[in-house]
Amino acid sequence: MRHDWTVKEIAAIYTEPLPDLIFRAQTVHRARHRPDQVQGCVLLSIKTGGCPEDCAYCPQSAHYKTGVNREGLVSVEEALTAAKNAKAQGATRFCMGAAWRDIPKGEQFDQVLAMVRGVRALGMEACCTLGMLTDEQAQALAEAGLTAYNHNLDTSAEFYGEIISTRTYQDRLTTLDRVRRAGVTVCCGGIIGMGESRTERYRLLRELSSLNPHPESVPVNMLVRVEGTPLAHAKEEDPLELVRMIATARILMPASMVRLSAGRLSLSDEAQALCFLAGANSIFMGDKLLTTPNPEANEDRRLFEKLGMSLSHATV
Ligand code: SAM
Ligand code: DTB
Ligand code: SF4
Repeated sequence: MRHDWTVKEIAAIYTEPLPDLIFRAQTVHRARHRPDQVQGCVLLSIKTGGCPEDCAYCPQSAHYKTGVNREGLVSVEEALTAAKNAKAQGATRFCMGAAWRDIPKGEQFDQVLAMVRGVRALGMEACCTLGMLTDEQAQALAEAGLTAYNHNLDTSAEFYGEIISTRTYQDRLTTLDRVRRAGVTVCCGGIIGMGESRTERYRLLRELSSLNPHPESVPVNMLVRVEGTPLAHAKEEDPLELVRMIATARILMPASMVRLSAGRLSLSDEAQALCFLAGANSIFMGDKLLTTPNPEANEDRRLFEKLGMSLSHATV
């Protein structure tokens, strides 16, 4: 396991002829993962919209008019009903996202802890993405049994300022460190298609692969362009760039779960197949991500059948 990949090395991998890149990624992938199985995860937005941050990609930022309705924290019961449905669909991981800058103290946090305990009691992995947190909150989440905390670096440190002005890259790294020290696994990745150059992507990959240990989970998102956000009219990303990004992440971080995350709705079956060949071994299932649409369950069943692939079984 290497944590010292250089931008030059990463660039050389990312730009290899596609057949060589895929072969290399497959070789790394097969040494540690089943090539015919992907983990199904389901997302639930437990607190929606009105976020004080100004992330240029995000439909939930209060800075933009996107038509996302603000909703307060859902009840524990509502969250657990969604988790049970997710389990029945074959998901083994349930991810709860809140449009918070940081986790509020008090009753709302206690409610989230109850959700985490409830999801774990169903025998599923529980993941939360709730913004910044304190050491005490990280510890409480760990004690509730939280499997993973999602907190993305999103892009390179250099490009970050073009996308978000209300917090720093260092804030992100500090949160990741708190999660790690509390003993919760780290889910950390990024987004392509925000107008960044390939070099910015190499730098993001260097940042992710320099974390020691590597994030156990690396979501690779393709920007979902939402009307009202500053990136609504960003240039459409070439799916082959997503394939290269996934393959490179797989090669740099061999043991991690690489998650083909937002953006699947704009990918053909063939493009998704290439993502799996490149080493992606997880998807979000269900017709909604947090606020934007995602392929329907029967679409994914049809895809897996065509590809001769299946969902992996519970590991917890
Ligand atoms: N507020 C918390 C935070 O920012 O860490 C958690 C929720 S936030 C919505 C989780 C992640 O979703 C972001 O870090 C970003 O990577 C991803 N995301 C948000 N909007 C997106 C979009 N339009 N397209 C792709 N990914 C998006
Ligand atoms: C991640 O990297 N992607 C997921 C999950 N982590 C929380 C979220 C994608 C959100 C896409 C925009 C939306 O649906 O609001
Ligand atoms: Fe808020 Fe997270 Fe969206 Fe940024 S990405 S605006 S922090 S919900």
